[in-house]
Amino acid sequence: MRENNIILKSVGGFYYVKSGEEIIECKAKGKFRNLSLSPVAGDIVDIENDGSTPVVSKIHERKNKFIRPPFANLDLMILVVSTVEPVPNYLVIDKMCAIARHKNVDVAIVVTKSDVAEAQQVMETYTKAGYPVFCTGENDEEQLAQLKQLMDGRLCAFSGNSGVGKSTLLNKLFPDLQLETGRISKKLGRGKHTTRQVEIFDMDNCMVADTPGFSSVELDYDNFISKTDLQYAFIEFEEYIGGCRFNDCSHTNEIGCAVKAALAEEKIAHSRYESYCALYERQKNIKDWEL
Ligand SMILES: Nc1nc2c(ncn2[C@@H]2O[C@H](COP(=O)(O)OP(=O)(O)O)[C@@H](O)[C@H]2O)c(=O)[nH]1
Ligand SMILES: [Mg+2]
Ligand SMILES: [Zn+2]
Repeated sequence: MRENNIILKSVGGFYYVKSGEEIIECKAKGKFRNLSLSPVAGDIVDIENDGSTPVVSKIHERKNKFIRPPFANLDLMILVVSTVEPVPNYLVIDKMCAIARHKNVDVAIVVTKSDVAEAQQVMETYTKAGYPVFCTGENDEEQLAQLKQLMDGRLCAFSGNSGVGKSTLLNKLFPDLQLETGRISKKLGRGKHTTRQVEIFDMDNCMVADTPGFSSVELDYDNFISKTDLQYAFIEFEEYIGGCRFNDCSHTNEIGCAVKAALAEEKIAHSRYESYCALYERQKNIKDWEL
């Protein structure tokens, strides 16, 4: 279990910090106020208790940081994909995998609704890429136990389009949650441009971040990956990159490309390669001054 103080959420200038078994309501020290350094959910912090209100006095170095939604120190991103309703959007999944890699976050894939349609193709695609893949539907107790083991002691976030079965999966993992399923969550009383806050739930030794809007994170702006870094964000490309004829091979149209050779030998899944090319094409056209 974590021994550090971790910010679970921030509301109206207060930070709720888990310290051992306690939750401490804190303010932030004045020095943070004008800096982009202000504390976010997931931050590991020091607390000072010099007056009536405890204050966050120091933010420990972050493993990573997301700006929209704002949180830090994510260990594991669990990408939830359903076989049907909706069918997998490979480009979105691969984009999230790339962002995770770039931000030093591990990825696990959970394929839901295997009781309704064949899950094999999507499972094979990501197993081949090297990700841990789990499958849920009927008789999935063993798979859920293994997933929970992977989550143990880490800060995790779930991502996936509406309807893929995130709430259903969370209820299966943590029955006490009793989340509502089968409904599209309404943005009650929220302005269109209000950023919802992240809240971290502490459950059975796992920290699970509720990260609104985390299913449609973009590669530009907050999560920019340059066209030359993109190849490293596709984890299964790595062993081939050095084998290309040209040092600066983009793996799109060059001769002597080891990545394309691996693709031809089916060592790399076609959908993964297509996502890489589509994202490369996009990143190529983003100029520095646009960022
Ligand atoms: N048959 C089947 N239906 C599922 C499964 N997982 C989720 N569902 C259904 O899919 C719908 C959307 O699930 P929900 O958990 O609300 O998705 P969310 O929007 O990602 O939170 C609900 O009607 C669920 O009952 C599954 O593994 N098998
Ligand atoms: Mg839901
Ligand atoms: Zn190449």
